[in-house]
Amino acid sequence: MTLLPGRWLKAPESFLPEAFCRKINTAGFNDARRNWMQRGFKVAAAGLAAGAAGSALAQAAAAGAVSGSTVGATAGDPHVLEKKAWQTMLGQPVAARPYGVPSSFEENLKRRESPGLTRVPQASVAFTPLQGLFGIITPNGLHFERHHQGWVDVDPEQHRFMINGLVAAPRVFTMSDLMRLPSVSRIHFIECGANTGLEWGNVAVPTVQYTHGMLSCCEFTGVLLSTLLDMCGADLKRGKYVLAEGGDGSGMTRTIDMKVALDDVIVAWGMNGEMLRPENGYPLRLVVPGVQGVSWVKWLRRIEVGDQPWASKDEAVHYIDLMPDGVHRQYTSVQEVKSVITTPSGGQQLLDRGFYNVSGLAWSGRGRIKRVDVSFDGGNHWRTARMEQPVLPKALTRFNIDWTWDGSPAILQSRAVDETGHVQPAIRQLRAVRGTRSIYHNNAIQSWKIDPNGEVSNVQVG
Ligand SMILES: Nc1nc2c(c(=O)[nH]1)N[C@H]1C(S)=C(S)[C@@H](COP(=O)(O)O)O[C@H]1N2
Ligand SMILES: [Mo]
Repeated sequence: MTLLPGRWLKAPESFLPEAFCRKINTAGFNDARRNWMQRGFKVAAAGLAAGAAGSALAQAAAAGAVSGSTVGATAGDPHVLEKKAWQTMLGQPVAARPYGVPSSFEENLKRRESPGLTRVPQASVAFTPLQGLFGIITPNGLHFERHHQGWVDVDPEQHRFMINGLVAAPRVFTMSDLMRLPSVSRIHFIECGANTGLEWGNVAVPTVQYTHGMLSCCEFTGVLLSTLLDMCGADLKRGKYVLAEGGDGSGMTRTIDMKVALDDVIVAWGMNGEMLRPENGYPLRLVVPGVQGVSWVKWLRRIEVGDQPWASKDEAVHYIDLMPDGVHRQYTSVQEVKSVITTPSGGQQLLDRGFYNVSGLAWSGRGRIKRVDVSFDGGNHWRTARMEQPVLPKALTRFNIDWTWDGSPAILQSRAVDETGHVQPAIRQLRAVRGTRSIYHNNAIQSWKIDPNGEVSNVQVG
């Protein structure tokens, strides 16, 4: 096993290691939460005595680290003994917040832009803070954002959605027309094709928010595109493709194969139980399960049925894969099997040796996740992680695995396998086929190095 030293982007507006580490250590994982982690998991060194029986968790508990702890709360702890201000006062009135917001102690959990990645703030990306989320659902306010020309707040009363092209009866729908049709609600991930893109060039992006944060997973509600195509009498003999067009100023248009369009594509207005947020396409967006984010056209205004791919600017100039021999691959749309450990991850620090619940996410654009293996020694040995329910097709799957850190250097990796048998590749396997000049579709195994002082950083293991 060789360690490839990660290098930082040199441009002044790009990632600055100290600044980022400091910022992320406080911002990505705030001090209150770190203390809470410390109290929860700190293990008395004595508890690590060799030969202790039972699981890692049982051993940690026997050492007094998990229950009946003498570590977090010590005798005379004022937080136990003293009455708190909030126990002695009248709380806030019920209607103080007609629309709820997170606790003031959680203000560091937020979307972040990557300095230097994009030239103008409108054509930019804000990444989801994966390091601070639990389970598989992304809260609406933390869904990643990727706009080619900024977001718009479209008046739903004025919004119109057209289906035309090779159809018997072209139609224009209002939002009211759409919302009285039979609807479905399904949980799916969305991942930008450029997610993890900087790693192609061996750029050690500091945190999981920036390496993998163009990834979110929500319950979407809407009408199946197949229902609408049926209503309009789509010509399925000649109509092999559909074109989806967005209503913002970016002229976003994407070709989608008719097989995909008729399968599970949703014309959606709902996201996690409420209307879409403006940033995510309010009032209407396309949900194209398993396919890269760019095809999930926002502020959706038109679907055209046609007999050939359109080769629009967003599929002829952008979102193409440059192969080592100079060939550009077009229409590489499926997001292949991938996973990442989110806790612990880059920019965090393990505060003491002892028991940790190592947690992460796995997903595949081809269906369900079948298995996730985790290595703690850079890929020499693997253990199978627990997959939490639900395990849904084309959705994030949460995995967890017990780990007792003995204080020595470690390299954590996760490797997912999907139900079609696809296995997540090592970065060197991917580079052997795809070279290093790609931007899109990097689904390589992610490695996090743990230093003896507990600091976690991004490394590439070749
Ligand atoms: N109309 C329109 N649709 C769009 C875009 C856009 O800029 N305009 N960006 C695309 C890209 S590249 C991605 S990755 C996803 C991002 O969706 P999100 O902002 O809801 O995360 O939307 C896609 N749909
Ligand atoms: Mo994207």
